[in-house]
Amino acid sequence: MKKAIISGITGQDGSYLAELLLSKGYEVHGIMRRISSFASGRIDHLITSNPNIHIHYGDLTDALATAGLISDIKPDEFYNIGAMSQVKVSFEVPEYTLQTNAVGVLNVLEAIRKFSPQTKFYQASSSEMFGVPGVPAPYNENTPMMPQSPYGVAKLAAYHLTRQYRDGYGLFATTGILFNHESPRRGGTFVTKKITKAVARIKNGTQDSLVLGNLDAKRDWGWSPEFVEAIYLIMQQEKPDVFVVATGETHTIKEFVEEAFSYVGLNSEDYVKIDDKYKRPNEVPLLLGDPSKIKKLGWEPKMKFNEIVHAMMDYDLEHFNDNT
Ligand code: NAP
Ligand code: F7E
Repeated sequence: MKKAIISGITGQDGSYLAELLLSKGYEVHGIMRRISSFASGRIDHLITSNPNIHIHYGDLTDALATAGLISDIKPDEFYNIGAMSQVKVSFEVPEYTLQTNAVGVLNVLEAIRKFSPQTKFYQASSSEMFGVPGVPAPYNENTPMMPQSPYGVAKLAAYHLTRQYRDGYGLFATTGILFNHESPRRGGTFVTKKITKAVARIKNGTQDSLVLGNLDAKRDWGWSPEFVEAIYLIMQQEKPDVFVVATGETHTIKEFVEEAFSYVGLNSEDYVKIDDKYKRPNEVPLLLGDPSKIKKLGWEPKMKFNEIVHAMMDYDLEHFNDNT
């Protein structure tokens, strides 16, 4: 039985990845932070039904705890999915963001190098590492990077640490540069989930309006369950490498808003308000990825933009009162 550690198992991608690995017969070890409320909502259905999942308290900023887990478990694969993943929040907590998303990654790589060098390592890189003004889209593995947020800067540091441990120490340290990907399990502060939840509540009469920031930014939105399949595929290659994972299609926030409102027969102009507090000091105005390289491995994005909006809407129409 193969053993995998997943940091960030309580998040959107970590929960889908845990399902995928368990379905493939893995023993899955998840790292969960201790917080003052219950954090395991996305994986409770696995914890209560599957004896092959094991949860350990930890934190990427705690180098000793991370090293202890890696040296005890000596996993075949370590998926570093955990991160402070909110770009807007990274402007408010830049030091913590760097500690978790950059130094935290270093902690994992060092522990693998010292205590379990045969462990394969996956780093969750991000399209927020791009952002050079004027560089024509779509972006691929060779596009220059110039992040516009502390989040992106930290992810770029981690991307280079992954490369350096791959080249310098011969570790199987691999990475996917994932563009935005969504699902009903998306956290409520990200724009897609904020929109679908609000539209469901407006439709059901429990909310009056939807307040947003920049509606003109464009994002390449994919489907999280498909993107974790790409992560798994990247980890199964013979050699560690870098792969862009994207759909190759981009839409404005406004288009997402209009699609969600029209799905329930409402006009977005009657409900949407703009507040500058949701705008960022620096913005990446356009994200559009070129997934040609990973497509050569047989991966293909299937869910289309409209289908993603509708699937999230269907979920939120049913669960509009949930506190997620
Ligand atoms: P998410 O839902 O916010 O999940 C993040 C996970 O990281 C959660 O389990 C969170 O735990 C955990 N975490 C946060 N800080 C931590 C720390 N200090 N130590 C250990 N764990 C910590 O994010 P996601 O959308 O699944 O994204 C997964 C990964 O892909 C992240 O690294 C993100 O930066 C990256 N990424 C995401 C996208 C996207 O569009 N979704 C695109 C590119 C890259 P709690 O539950 O306790 O908060
Ligand atoms: O913002 C605009 C905002 O927070 C998308 C993370 O998974 O993908 C994600 O980062 C866009 C931005 O995601 C609101 O200005 C307008 O242009 O949903 P988001 P993100 O910042 O693109 C990347 C690839 C990651 O790696 C990250 O981990 O929407 N926007 N109004 C708004 N955004 C939010 N959150 N809230 C608003 O009210």
